[in-house]
Amino acid sequence: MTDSKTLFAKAKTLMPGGVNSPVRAFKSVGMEPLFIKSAKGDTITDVSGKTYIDYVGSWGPMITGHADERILNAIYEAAKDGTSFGAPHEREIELAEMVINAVPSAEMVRMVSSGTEAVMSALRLARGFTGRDDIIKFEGCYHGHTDSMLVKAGSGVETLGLPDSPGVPSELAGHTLTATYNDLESVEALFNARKNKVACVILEPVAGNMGVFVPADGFLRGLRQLCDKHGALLIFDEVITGFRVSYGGAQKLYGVPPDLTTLGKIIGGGLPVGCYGGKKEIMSKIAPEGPVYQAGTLSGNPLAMAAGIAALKILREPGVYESLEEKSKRLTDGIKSAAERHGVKICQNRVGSMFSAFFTESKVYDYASAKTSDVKKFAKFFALMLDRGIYIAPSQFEAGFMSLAHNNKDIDATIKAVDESFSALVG
Ligand code: HOZ
Repeated sequence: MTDSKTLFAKAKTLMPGGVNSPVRAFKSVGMEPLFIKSAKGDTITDVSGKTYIDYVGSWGPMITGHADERILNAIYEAAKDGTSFGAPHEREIELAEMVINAVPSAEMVRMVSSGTEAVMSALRLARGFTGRDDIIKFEGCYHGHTDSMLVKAGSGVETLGLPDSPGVPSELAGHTLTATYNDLESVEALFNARKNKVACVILEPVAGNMGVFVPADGFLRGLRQLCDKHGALLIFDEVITGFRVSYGGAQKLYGVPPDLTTLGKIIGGGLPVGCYGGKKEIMSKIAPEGPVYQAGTLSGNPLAMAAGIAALKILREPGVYESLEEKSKRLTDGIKSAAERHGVKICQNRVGSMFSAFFTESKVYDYASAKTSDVKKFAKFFALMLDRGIYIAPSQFEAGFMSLAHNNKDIDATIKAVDESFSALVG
């Protein structure tokens, strides 16, 4: 039998850092990654046969749990009809309709293959529609690895301490302006400094790539008003929050409609899908209806559409979000009690089934407050949890996710592991 160490040694000779995406390399926690053999329900099993309760959930998509039979069957049935056509087919219409019916501001959508692609396309559309070049983003928000977004980004960029990536032309980066999350004045100041130049404001309506932080009362509505005042589009990047914090995403939860929305992760049911959508007036500028170009051979892939449709059918069943809320609260309440028992200072943020615990005494509501976290303590905690069979994201600056497959027994086992880990941390 092989093991993760052997596979990682080989992988490093074949792929940069031995991985196909940076954070999963476990570098920031000073460890080597687990190689996964299989995943089922709320667990994943590594190549050595050790099973873990999983709160990464493939970084968000696996809200129904791993290898859900209903999704597997949908993929299998679709595959029998062919795995890719590069031509229109009926399942694209079905998923598009489900998304449009669920997401309040989406009147029309375009399917792509990843969240990064969705964001890249939405930004091009915003620039094409407004005839302006500047973009306002927020420090610590991560929107995938498209050039314009690799400025003061969260997720792996922050985890690895690479605030601005080489390879992004400075002329392009110069069009990305960064504001402070939950600080409307910082946004207004940028609008005033670049009068009639800002095409759009893009943000994660609940930040999930710097750990989780929550929009303060009035923040999203204030952004809506500022965008309207200055003729810019408001883009919600709901790649994580879409179908996660409610069936209609964060815009439904907070009652603030953006002009454009990007989606990914959950709408692919675990297969690679991205999507962007918004008002017809804006979306009709996309080729072939309009002049803004965007295309993709695997866009609307039949297997991915089938998986997405199956996932959304599960999520629209009654009681789903209530159950996710209940289980997530049980977990975070348990973590809170354990922290109090052992005198470990943490700040927990949670919206529905996305959550994080920062090792800090401060409240965390933006990039600077998230950065007060003790990342060394987090790394120790991560190793202690892994040892106890609990798989959480290998970075202080990522979110945890609850799925429908988690049960109270596993949640209580997780709380016990947290309790023991906190005890070891302070002991
Ligand atoms: N950057 C993503 C998490 N926010 C994915 C990380 C990975 O798959 O390694």
